[in-house]
Amino acid sequence: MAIKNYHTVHKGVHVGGKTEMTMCRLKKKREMTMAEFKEWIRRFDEDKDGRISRDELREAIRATGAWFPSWKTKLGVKAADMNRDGFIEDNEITNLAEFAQNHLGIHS
Ligand SMILES: [Ca+2]
Ligand SMILES: [Ca+2]
Repeated sequence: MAIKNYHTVHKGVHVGGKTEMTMCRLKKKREMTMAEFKEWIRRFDEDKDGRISRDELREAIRATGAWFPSWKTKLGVKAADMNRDGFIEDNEITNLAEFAQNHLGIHS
């Protein structure tokens, strides 16, 4: 019998009872809500200070592969970091998500 390819499925994690896929295996058109984006980006908050540093964002991007080119990282941080402290705070994640939506085709 045929064995199904689970290479995307096993990357899925359960969040609030529903399966949320990680971005890294999604090669086709992505559909990610704002809430999912926030949830996802927070996983890369390594020092758990509630803010996403440029390094943490870079790690997030590295994890996803090609969907978020590195030059857009810089642009994204610049666009989202309203108070110019170099970190993406909770309220600024919305800006980052909006940036991602406008520039990267992520749908809310
Ligand atoms: Ca952090
Ligand atoms: Ca900031």
